[in-house]
Amino acid sequence: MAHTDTGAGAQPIILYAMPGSLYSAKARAYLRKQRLAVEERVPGDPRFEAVVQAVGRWIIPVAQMPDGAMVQDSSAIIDAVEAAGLARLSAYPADPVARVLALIFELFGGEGMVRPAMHYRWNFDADNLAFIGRDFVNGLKPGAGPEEAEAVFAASSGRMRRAAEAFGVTPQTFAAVEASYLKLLDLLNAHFATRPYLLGATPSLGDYGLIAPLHAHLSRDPHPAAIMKTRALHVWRWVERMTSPDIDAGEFCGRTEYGEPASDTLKALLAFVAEDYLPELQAMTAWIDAWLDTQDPAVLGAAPIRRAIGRMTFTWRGQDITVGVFPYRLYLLQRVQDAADALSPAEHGALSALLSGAGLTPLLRLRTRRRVERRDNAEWWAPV
Ligand SMILES: N[C@@H](CCC(=O)N[C@@H](CS)C(=O)NCC(=O)O)C(=O)O
Repeated sequence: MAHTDTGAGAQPIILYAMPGSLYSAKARAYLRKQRLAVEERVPGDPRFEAVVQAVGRWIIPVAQMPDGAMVQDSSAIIDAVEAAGLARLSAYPADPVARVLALIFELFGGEGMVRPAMHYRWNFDADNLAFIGRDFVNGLKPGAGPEEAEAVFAASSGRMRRAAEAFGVTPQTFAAVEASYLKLLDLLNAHFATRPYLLGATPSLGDYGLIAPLHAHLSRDPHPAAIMKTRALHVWRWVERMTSPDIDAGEFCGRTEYGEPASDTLKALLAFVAEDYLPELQAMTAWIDAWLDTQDPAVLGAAPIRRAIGRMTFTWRGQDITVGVFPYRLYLLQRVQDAADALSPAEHGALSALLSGAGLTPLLRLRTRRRVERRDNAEWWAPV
């Protein structure tokens, strides 16, 4: 087993990431908490070209591990560090029920919160654009002159505005996205007033999932940053805490015990996940099953899964919304279900009580006829 050595001469983990990138924040927060030697590089660094070759596509975050292995995917980066024995503070709670909760919030944070993240970044140009524009260029083409910078930002922001639309952020949904986010922000604020991290004294996968949208977009872009600072001080403090290598919880005066992870404020967050995200997961698993029926199984298994395999329409907060279908979400959902399936009967009973109280029981039943697996830094359909 490798050991943690952050001293001089230690081979750093090289993290290819950008300050403004959603999934970069998840990997970065985790790596910082491990107090590992990390060297962050932007994708505009000429050394990123070899990474794109190795990974097979342009995507961040990518971690180049001390042994040279390239790991793409924020979740896979966390797992690679844990598997190498380099974790100082494991992202996986020791308590098996808490572990399932952590995985639920990993899924919800990284995938269920992309609508507010994209809306508050791309639909408030007067406040955001100067900041995001230079921030993107610093990552994509550091040192670019004004003309080149404009072209680089035009291309990348065009892609991202289209991505926002693929997540269902359209003028018809703006009001619902805002109402949903403000409600969530209030629930998170109430929760983080009582404890430093989602499940108590230390961060877990749940925190790392949530920091993805709540760092680069919702706390850092000027417009949503002002909303968070004026409305949700405790969430703002949690974001600061999540970007620090320390526990950074002075206001909790050294307390380490927070009782059951299932406090009332956490139950309210679970109920929010049920209200806000469960309908999309239900529609997604049904859509994928119907789609799998129309595909040749042998062909499906022969190549990595495309990021989005189609578009589906479902009812979200009382209105029809059309979004891409992303099998990666199924992969994260399977992680929740696998952890739940591994529980003892007593533990399962405790989890079921929590989930049914929140209206979230169906989450454990939403399965498709073919699973998604990850290998070679990509998603694949599991063999039939
Ligand atoms: N599941 C991946 C998603 C990574 C991802 O989507 N990264 C974005 C930036 S935050 C990206 O590189 N997109 C490529 C592009 O838009 O061309 C992870 O968790 O690392």
